[in-house]
Amino acid sequence: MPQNGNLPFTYEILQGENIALSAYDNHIIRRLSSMKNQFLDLAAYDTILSKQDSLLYEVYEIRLPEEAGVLLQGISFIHPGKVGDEYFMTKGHFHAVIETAEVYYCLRGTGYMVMETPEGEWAVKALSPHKVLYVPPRWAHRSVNTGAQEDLVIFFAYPGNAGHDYGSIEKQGFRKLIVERAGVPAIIDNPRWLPPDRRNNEAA
Ligand code: PAN
Ligand code: ZN
Repeated sequence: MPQNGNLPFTYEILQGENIALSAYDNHIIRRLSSMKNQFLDLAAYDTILSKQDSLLYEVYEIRLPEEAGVLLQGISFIHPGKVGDEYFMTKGHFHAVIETAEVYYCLRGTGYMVMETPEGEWAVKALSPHKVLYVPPRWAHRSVNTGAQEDLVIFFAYPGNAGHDYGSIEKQGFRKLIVERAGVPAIIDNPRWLPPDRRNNEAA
């Protein structure tokens, strides 16, 4: 039964072969078709999509009121795979209430959190089991699975009023991309990314 956020509750993150929440309310599934123009290699994207609409990631959420003071929680599973040389990743977003932060805890797998501010400052942090990541207010965030076989599994908690702003990332992408180079992950510049002061000019 969904919680109203006003009473204490507990649940478990079951740690068997398949990590799972003992209870959840929402299961979100994101497929390749929802990531148009996000991967650098557009031809590779089209080729994969013409064969199958691959499952990129899944999110299990505990439903709570989307209000300030409440903490929304859940776990994300980013599946392994690549589009061209670029590893499977989440869409990524700013919080609509941009001054809200988020905490992640990596349960399984390997990957990165790619982050940036509206001004173009960027950061990339490695994720591996037991690592806690603090995403500060104002930083957009995207998780990337660099594992060859394993899911990247991460627990998250963020303020109920945060909301999600996907629009700016859909237009620009992130400043940095995570790709495979000589068999290992590398951080490269996104050639489509423009600094904030050039965005309006180019669009006009
Ligand atoms: C996470 C993300 C989740 C999926 O719960 O929503 O990992 O990523 P996208 O929302 O970018 O598709 C979170 O950051 N919430 O704020
Ligand atoms: Zn978030």
